[in-house]
Amino acid sequence: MHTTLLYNIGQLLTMDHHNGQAHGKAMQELPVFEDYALFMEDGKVSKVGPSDELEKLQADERVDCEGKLVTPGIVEPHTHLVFGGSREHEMALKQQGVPYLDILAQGGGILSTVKATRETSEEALYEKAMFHLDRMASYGITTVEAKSGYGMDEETELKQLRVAKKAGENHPLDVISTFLGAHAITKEFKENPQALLDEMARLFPIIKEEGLAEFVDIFTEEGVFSVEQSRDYLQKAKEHGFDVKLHADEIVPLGGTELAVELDARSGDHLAVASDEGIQALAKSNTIGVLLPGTIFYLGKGDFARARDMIEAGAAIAISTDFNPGSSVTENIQLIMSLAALKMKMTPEEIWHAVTVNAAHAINRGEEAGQIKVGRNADVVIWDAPNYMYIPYHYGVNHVNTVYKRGKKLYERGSLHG
Ligand code: IZC
Ligand code: ZN
Repeated sequence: MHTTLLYNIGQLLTMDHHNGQAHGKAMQELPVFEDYALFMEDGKVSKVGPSDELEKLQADERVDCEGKLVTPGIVEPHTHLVFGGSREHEMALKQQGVPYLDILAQGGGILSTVKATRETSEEALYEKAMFHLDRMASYGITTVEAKSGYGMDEETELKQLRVAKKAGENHPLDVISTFLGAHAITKEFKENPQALLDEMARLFPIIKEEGLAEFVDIFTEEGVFSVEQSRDYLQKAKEHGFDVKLHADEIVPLGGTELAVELDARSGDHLAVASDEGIQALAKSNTIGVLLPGTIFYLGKGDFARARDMIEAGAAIAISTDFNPGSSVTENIQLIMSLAALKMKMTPEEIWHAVTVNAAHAINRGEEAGQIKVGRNADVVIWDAPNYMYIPYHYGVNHVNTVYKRGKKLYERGSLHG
């Protein structure tokens, strides 16, 4: 039996003050426990209480947190983790003002990553995914969603999903898989995109049977898949027992937010150009809005999602990096927390809900991740920060001191040698 005591915690966020996902005003209520301690036993949280009480306990490892902030491990609900190649050669095009969807229409963008992913071996994709998971862990992420979507053929989509599964089995981080076979229209299907959707839908039973994904996602966007095509495809996915997600209202407002609600999707992601009606519908629903401000920042176009309107209307909001090789090339969730504060005017209290409980619910892990609670996995981060407001405030750097995954030390800030 291995035990670890974290004591002398300056501020502890447990995030366990409500059951279920936090909607609207509930995202603003954030109990903070000062001078607290946390006891981890065999990978689980076993005691949480005032430091002067728990300090007396014997433990294999005793960690003086020196007044630092301690929070649950961060949950990352939207990444394109597994891909071949990279797209730095497209940066100049973006600087010249060529729109993201034009680069895609010319066979670049997602399609260039499709080509690279098809050409990369399963082993090489696995090594690359493990590298990115390590980096995510170093930023305080302990659970991560991973999408396929750079194959759009049976062989490559299944290859990506197998890589994500193996990475989740071998890496300490938990990986939750999403099938995004409907991510772009490859040149084989240019004349008949419906045939691509049919081909991808044919994989539903295979993916289900092999336990390769829990969610099905689609890119509902101008020049990609329409609202009608998305509805039909995701309804089929639901019939096969998948929960669904949508890349909705990212660039052109098509009504993807409304569709996410209509389908009772687990999440509608992006929502940057969601309509007033879409926001009202989202607020009344159980669908979580996963906002991805990194893409607006990185593409340098468009407005940031209207997080304030969404929260004030009563929606449950999560945030994420959207880590991918084209529109948001970063694993740094802390930078995204700063963008949420600076560009979407979310408060620090809302932001912590958005990266813990609500992010966990967006990937159906609300009962396992995103909270520090007796009996749960001890996924815990010690931050080099005096309080929770400090993380979005001091931007662009890594504030992590130590990450514990299931009670084991996974990452510790290195020391400079010199
Ligand atoms: O590779 O560009 N928006 N899909 C939809 C992406 C961005 C990922 C990419
Ligand atoms: Zn995405």
